[in-house]
Order: sequence, then C-alpha cells, then structure tokens
Amino acid sequence: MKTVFSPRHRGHANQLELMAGAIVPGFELPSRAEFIHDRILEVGLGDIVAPKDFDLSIAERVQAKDFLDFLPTVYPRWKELGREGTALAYTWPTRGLRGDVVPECLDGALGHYSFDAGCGFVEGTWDAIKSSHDVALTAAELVKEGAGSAYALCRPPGHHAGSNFMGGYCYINNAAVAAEYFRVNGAKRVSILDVDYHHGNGTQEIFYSRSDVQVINIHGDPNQEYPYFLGYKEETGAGEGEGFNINYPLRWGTDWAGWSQALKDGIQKLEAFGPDVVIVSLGVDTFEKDPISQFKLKTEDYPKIGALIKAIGKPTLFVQEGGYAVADIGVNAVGVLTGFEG
Ligand code: SP5
Ligand code: ZN
Repeated sequence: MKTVFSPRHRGHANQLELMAGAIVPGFELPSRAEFIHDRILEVGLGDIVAPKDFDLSIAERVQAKDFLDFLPTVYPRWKELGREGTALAYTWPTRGLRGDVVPECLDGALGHYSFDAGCGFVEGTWDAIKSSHDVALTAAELVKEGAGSAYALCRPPGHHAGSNFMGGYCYINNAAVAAEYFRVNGAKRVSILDVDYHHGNGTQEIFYSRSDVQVINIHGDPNQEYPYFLGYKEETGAGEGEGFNINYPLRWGTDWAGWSQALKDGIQKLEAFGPDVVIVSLGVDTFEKDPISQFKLKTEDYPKIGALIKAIGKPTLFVQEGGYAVADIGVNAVGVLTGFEG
C-alpha cells in the first residue's frame, strides 16, 4: 500500500507537556514519524508520496471554524507577547465557569480551546498540523479512487481533538476529517475503528449524534487512564447516533488475549453496520514497552491486528495516532500494515 508522508511534521519539535507535576519534554516526538518512515522503506511496503494541499472546507464540517481559525494564530500571537519556547494553556473552563467566552488574552483563549496541557505550540506547529491534515486527505483520496488501502503517516495525531477543542497532542482530528471526506464523496456509511491505547474522545464527540459514522474504540479504561472523562462503556451515542458509538474500556495490564477479544467483538459490530470504508485510528501505544501506557501487546501481535482488519474485506484507510516507544514504533506500526497486506 502507499504511504502519504510530509517532512513538514518536523517543525513541531521541542514542545513541552505537563506530567505528574512537572513540565517535561513532550513524548510526541518528531522521531516517531521518522522511525515509521524508515521502517516502511526497510520492508518495502510501497511508495511513499507527498501530500497535496487541501483547503479546510472538509475540516470545517467536523470542527468549528473559529477553532480552526485560531490554530495558525497561536504562535505568532505568543511571539508578539515577547515570549519564546512552547505556548501552552494553563487555565480551563470547567463546571461553574463560562464555556462560551473566548477571552482576548491568548492564555485564556488557549484554555478555552483545549482540555489539557498536551497541546503545545512552537514555531512550526501550525505548519505540521496542516501537513498532517493534508496527509490524511491525500491518503483518503487514494482510497476513494480505488486503492484498497492507504496509510496516512500523520503527525501530529488527531483522535483527541473534538469539534471545538484540542488536547492529548491532537489539534485537527485527521481521522474525522477523512471520514467526512468519504461521506461528502459518496460513501453512505463509514466506520472508524480506533485501536490507540487512549480513548479517542474527540472522534467520539464529533460523531456522537450521527448514524452515518460508526465509532468503535478499544482503549485503557478511563477510570484508570487518560483522558479519564470519556470512553466509558455506557456511552453508546445520542439521538440519531444511538447505538453507533461503541466503547471497549480495558483494564491496565490487558494483553493480546483480552485485547483481541475486544477487537473481534468490535469487528463483528462493524460488519453488522456494513460501512463502505473503514478508517483505522492506528495507535501503537498498546505496546508493552510504551512509556506512558499500560497494555501488554507484543511486537508479534501487530501483524495479527492487520490480518484481522484485512479479513473485513473493505477499503481501508490507516491514520497514524499515538505510540511513544520510539525505537519500536516503526516495527509495530508497519507490522499492522504488513499484516494487512498478508
Ligand atoms: C494521541 C495520543 O496517544 N495521545 C496521548 C496523550 C496522553 N497524554 C497524557 C499522558 C498521561 C501519562 N500518564 C502516565 C504516566 C506514566 N509514567
Ligand atoms: Zn494514545
């Protein structure tokens, strides 16, 4: 299968995040995408192509225009304030505060448009976000035009970003934009299968009231794990969308036996839905050596994931999400893709 990749992700570097009471170097490193890129060449998965330039009209159908307009302004405004380093939010509107105001002050606006301190901005961040969006849409276009599969090597990732907020290293929700692209281009039903270790709260929120995009998530139980405030089993969709959101929260320590049971059950529900196209939000932070995660998948398990997805028999778009064991991320992510290829 073809991979879409842009070196413009590299400008999103040296960002900081808040973890366990300390400001630490971000885990979402440029080397993540480079290790995957190099592994694709090593195994000869297929051509690696550059993204086309897309406008944000599809993105604006799933994420608010004011939010999307805000993203490119953050770092220029940060610099205008005479600051350097990473622009990061530190105040968030929770219960009892006004969620409807966007303060003039950049720090307030950053808080308004995010739910955690996982989305720092540096000089090259917006350009990387836009390139990641373009990577997803270019790969979606390949699938639309008849490729059985394609891989969007997105960085930054997207699944924590919702209709008007960022968080969890995610700004534009690449998988959601791709799903909307397929809908606009004739697909009647789209399934998003999110296998990242963390619940894809943004994807769930975007499609929660819709019956045309089924969202299936397998992830660390939010009682134990980030993002804590969404991803529980009883969240099954609302209104028209009732029954089209499916969560598999799994406890810390889950290994292939438990994890693959959830995947097989999810695939059954996906097949019953009967989508025209499948989007896989492909995180490999389920790996036993992931530095911020608590599942126990092994390198040998990733090709099995690909094979199970291949057996669905649908056009499939893989969209890269998380995975922080950088030395292993290439082998694991590409393992899913080679397992799919068979
Ligand atoms: C796309 C994606 O995978 N985003 C993940 C964002 C996770 N951010 C919060 C991480 C919290 C880690 N806490 C565990 C501490 C391990 N020592
Ligand atoms: Zn993750």
